[in-house]
Amino acid sequence: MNNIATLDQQPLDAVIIGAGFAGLYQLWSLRKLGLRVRVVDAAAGVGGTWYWNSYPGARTDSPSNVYQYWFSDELLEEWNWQQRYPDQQESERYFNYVADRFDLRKDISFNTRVESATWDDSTRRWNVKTDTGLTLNTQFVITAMGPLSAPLVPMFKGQESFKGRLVHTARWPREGVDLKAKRVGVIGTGATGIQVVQTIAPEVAHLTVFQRTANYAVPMINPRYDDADRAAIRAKYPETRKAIWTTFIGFDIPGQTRPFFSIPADERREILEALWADGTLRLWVAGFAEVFFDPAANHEVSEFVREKIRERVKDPKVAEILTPKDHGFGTRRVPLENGYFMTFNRPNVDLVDLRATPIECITEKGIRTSAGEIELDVIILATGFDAGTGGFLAIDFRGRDGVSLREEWKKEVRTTMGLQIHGFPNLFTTSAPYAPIAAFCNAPTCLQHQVQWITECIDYLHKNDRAVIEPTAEAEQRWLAHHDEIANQTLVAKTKSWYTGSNIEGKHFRLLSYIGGLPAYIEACDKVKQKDYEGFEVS
Ligand code: N01
Repeated sequence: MNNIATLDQQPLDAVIIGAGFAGLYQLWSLRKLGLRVRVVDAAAGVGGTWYWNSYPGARTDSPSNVYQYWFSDELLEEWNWQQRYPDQQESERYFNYVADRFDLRKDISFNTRVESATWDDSTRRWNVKTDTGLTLNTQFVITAMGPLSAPLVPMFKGQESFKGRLVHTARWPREGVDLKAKRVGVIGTGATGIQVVQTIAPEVAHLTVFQRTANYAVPMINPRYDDADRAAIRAKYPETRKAIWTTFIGFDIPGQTRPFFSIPADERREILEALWADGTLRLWVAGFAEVFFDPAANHEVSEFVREKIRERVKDPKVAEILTPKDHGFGTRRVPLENGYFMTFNRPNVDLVDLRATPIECITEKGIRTSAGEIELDVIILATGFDAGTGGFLAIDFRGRDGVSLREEWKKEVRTTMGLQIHGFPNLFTTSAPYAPIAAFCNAPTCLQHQVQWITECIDYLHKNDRAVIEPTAEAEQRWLAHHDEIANQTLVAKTKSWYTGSNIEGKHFRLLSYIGGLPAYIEACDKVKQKDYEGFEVS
């Protein structure tokens, strides 16, 4: 239990918002510096994404050997991954183990949502207010809300009139939802929708999948591990630990080194087949870099994957609806799938093509499209998130001179390397826009890098008897220009998706994640640090 009376008004060194991957590691790291830290999280437990997203079929698309913390050899030795791709329950167990193992809970206020954080120019400290009445005064605020924490819930006309059960995947009730023998509708076919659909189809009476944009997906092979597997994986940890920082996207697998069109067509096909058969995201994250910027290379790989989709769906009309044609492979997030396309061969599954028959509204009984009403007992919204910015906009951040982050970001979303924001001194931001996180980096790798950078920065301030750090407007502009220059060479930045903010009405169309690769990002961050925080005002 948090004792509000004792916490209230006690000066802290740092408040961390979020007790997921970044938040827990940030707490551990700042404690090592001897700082007084409090983590605040709206959830009742640790895990962030892996607390909230307990929908059926939720699991990582990153293999467990690179989806973990590297700060403790003991932890690496003790924790036994059960499978290559841990499901939500296993991931959540991992975070609970970490929280207990390092005695983190005593510094976490659960069931507490941060409502505002206000910088006080006179004291050069932040005042943080929460919905429980807990208020905190702190030198630093560190956001660790994750890039995908603000779900898109109220979306459809008439949604509140539905008499059945309506749930968003990212707010899945902890006690579960009984889907047995029910008529279920799933709206959305992103990484989440795909996992839900392939998982619940055998259990429900009837499943209707409402698809607006067809999605590519690559088959997952998810072996369960025994002790011998774990020993072999552990033996490679020293190598893995080094490799993750050197690959474009923070996995331990390097990409193809030969230029796509320097390879004869037959051999290219063989390579694509091998990447496909790997049962991982290798085809996307460690395939050919040209997929991201060369339309001809992208076309060939897209055709290859389209062929694979068509092969697995019996009804050619359904296969055509499921085959993406309006964007190239890899320009939106590519999910792994486990029988997703074959699910549409089942007699109890229907696909509704929302491009042909859009949703008009949700009714008392179900969903009405332009082709008529479909009666349902349960509607599952797998409709995604306000990515990158949503978590920030949910909090009223006020920086120097009372400036509002919400207002500033209405004009333009700006950050410096996704780590700080001009006008908001001593606010550090993990998983903010314009870092590689979410889209082009295995999140745990990048988050751990950001936490380390922030920790070293705070340590630097203390050691140099400085209290405040803030990026200059010029440095922020330079980073944005650099971000845009790289982004605009890619096909990704021209494609509609949450990567570019196009899933939110009125959001600026701009690639949210840095796409220069993790090594380039780390180099840029290191350079700033080595030059005594060049581009930042330190006082
Ligand atoms: O969300 P999404 P997500 N009417 O935005 C549709 C991570 N993740 O939750 O494409 C009808 O990708 C929307 O249609 P369209 C991962 O990074 C990781 O699936 O906009 N449809 C789309 O089909 C992922 O990328 C893991 O046309 C509407 C879907 O809803 C990110 O989370 C697992 C609509 C939303 O797809 C987000 O994935 C799951 C409307 N009004 C998620 N609005 C793993 O690691 C939206 N849609 C395994």
